[in-house]
Amino acid sequence: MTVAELAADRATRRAPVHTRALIIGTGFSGLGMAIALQRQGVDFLILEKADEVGGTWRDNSYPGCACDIPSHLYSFSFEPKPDWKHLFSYQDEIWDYLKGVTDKYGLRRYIVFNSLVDRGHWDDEEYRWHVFTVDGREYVAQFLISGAGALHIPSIPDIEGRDEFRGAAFHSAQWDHSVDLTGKRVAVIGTGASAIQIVPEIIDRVGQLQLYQRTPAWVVPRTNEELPERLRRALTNIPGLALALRTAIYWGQEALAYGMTKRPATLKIIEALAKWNIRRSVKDPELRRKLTPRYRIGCKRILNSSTYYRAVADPKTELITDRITRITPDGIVTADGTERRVDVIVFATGFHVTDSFTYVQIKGMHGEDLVDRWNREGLAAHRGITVADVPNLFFLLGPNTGLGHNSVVFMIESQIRYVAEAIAVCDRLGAQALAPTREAQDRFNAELQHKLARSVWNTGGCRSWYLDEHGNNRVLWGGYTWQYWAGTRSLKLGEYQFFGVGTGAAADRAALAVAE
Ligand code: N01
Repeated sequence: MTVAELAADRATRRAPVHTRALIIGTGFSGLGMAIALQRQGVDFLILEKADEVGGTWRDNSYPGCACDIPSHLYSFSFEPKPDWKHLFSYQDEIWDYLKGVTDKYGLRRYIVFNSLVDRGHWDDEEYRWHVFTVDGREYVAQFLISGAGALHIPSIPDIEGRDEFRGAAFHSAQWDHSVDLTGKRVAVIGTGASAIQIVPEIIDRVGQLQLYQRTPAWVVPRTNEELPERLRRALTNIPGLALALRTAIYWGQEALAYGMTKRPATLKIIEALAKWNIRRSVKDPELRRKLTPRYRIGCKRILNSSTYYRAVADPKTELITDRITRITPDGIVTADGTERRVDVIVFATGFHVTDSFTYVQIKGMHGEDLVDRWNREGLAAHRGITVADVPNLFFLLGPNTGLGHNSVVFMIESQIRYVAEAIAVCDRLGAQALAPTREAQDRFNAELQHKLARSVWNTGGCRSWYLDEHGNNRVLWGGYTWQYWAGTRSLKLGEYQFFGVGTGAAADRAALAVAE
């Protein structure tokens, strides 16, 4: 029996399972964290809601699903894969990569599959987290690390009549592969990152495509031919070449941060490229007008495709910009009263992001409900990772650590290092727990929000899911990623409170370390 099987067995018998660190999720975050803890000799278990690893790269299997950041960068620095087939890898190859990493590091034995976390509370006396899955199993751990991310709870708009629709209807992240789209009238709702990959992929197959657009996206050209065999061999065999490519991609992406965070007006150059992308594929001036955004590029994620506009201009496609008012058993009704009959509806309508934290109940010190606090004060964490008065809880890709311009795997690796160090610091100081001080957390977030105030996300004239209901950006990092790396390179003891250090030498050591 593996560690995970033993744990599952024990939990099923309603006996709490004890471990030192409990990780939630097996995407890039959870797997990377597990590898770091393995290296550090910290016992851990991973709770995974599904029956396989992979996170977003397992869930999103829609046609054309690919990463819009080059894979030579969008992969673990410690597990390079020089022979990626494409620059912008498709979902199956990234998913295979994650499964390969899981097996290489023998992580499956620590993963309890089909375990959706429902709630967790911190016990002030025991200095332990008690975490419960929806099926009632209990896990007890000193450290709780969420690698759940914020893009995993599909958002399906609550349109009147949605449940009465007689045809197939599904979300882009829950693609129903049993539905054959050949010759069908297909409606795609939404024109974000997922939709612009789906539309060109299905256009040849469908009989008719209705594309419901609420806000047009900026889409820059990109080709993604298979990389030549010779280049892939060179990247594999020539020492340093793959690393040089990774570094070049990193700095190329990083350059975008200047415009996005400091001088949004400079992004106009990229707007020109995106407008050219529309012009070269769309001849109809009215259609061009509908497709051209009226906000600064970068305000929403900059998308890349050289085939999207061609598919929109295809005679089989109708771009519909009237608001959807109702779904009937056979079709979709828009505000102008038109009902269009449809066989299949694809909701490419994104995810619950700024409210994703409300799906798990977390109670910190003295039973304080973190969801209530965040609902009251807004989503915030110290360096996007730890939370004041909530000891030993760590978020990977937590508040304000998503990116609009570079690889999130880079952010995840910075965070993993930080969490591993936090655990090592507790051990070194003989402390049971740590949490950032309110002061440190508030200072960090005040500076961050100050920076974000002039970013393209706050000033670009769009309404995006980066902003909460008060218009505060709670999702993205507001600077260069190397600045985040520098800020998380080592845990600053003065920013933390330690708990359970006891008395005598250990307590003195902790007090001294913090004071220093
Ligand atoms: O979701 P989105 P996504 N009626 O939220 C529209 C990552 N990702 O799944 O813009 C009508 O971007 C909504 O309209 P509007 C990436 O981080 C990465 O496409 O809100 N329309 C929008 O057009 C990305 O940002 C890759 O006005 C409605 C669309 O649905 C994130 O996932 C690939 C509506 C939702 O777009 C999410 O992308 C794919 C309604 N009621 C995704 N509600 C990579 O390549 C929403 N919409 C790495």
